[in-house]
Amino acid sequence: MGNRKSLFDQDRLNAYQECTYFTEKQIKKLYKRFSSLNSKKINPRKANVDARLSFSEMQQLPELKENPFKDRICAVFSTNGRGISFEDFLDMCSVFSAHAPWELKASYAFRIFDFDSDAFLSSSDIEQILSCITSSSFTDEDMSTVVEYVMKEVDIDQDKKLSYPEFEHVVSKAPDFTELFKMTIV
Ligand SMILES: [Ca+2]
Ligand SMILES: [Ca+2]
Repeated sequence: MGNRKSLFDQDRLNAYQECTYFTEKQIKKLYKRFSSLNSKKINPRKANVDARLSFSEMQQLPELKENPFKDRICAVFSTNGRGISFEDFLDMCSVFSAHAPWELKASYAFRIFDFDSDAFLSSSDIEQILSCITSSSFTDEDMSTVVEYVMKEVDIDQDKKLSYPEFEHVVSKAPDFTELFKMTIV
């Protein structure tokens, strides 16, 4: 009696705890939240780590819904480029948790902002970042002025694109920056 099967086996739970900033209890809660987004696909009572939610199902999560970078966030954390598995979700929540150090958040922010994934932030990436956060009230001319200004301020070696060290240097001086990459789910 009382031999109810646990959601995850202990080895897996231990591995998850090692790779994230979460406790066993929080990991189970996160699984519940994840399965609640589509319980037909993700069985709430039996851990299913292979099934994936589509990006639009994932974005129903209220904590993600309002984030202007939700599409890029899903793209960066999806390990197959098409959907979000529970382990992808766990990584996402861990990076966005209050316990993650800012260097980790910064390295993911760089990937999220790097729209064309070429490992640099170019003028076109910066333009897309600005249109995500400014509800696109800029005229094209305003936009290029702002992009030019931003670039001039932060492109230390003047090669017209931001490398990761240049980006890290900027965000280290912007304490509010991590607010964009915070999400408290458990
Ligand atoms: Ca880029
Ligand atoms: Ca540069």
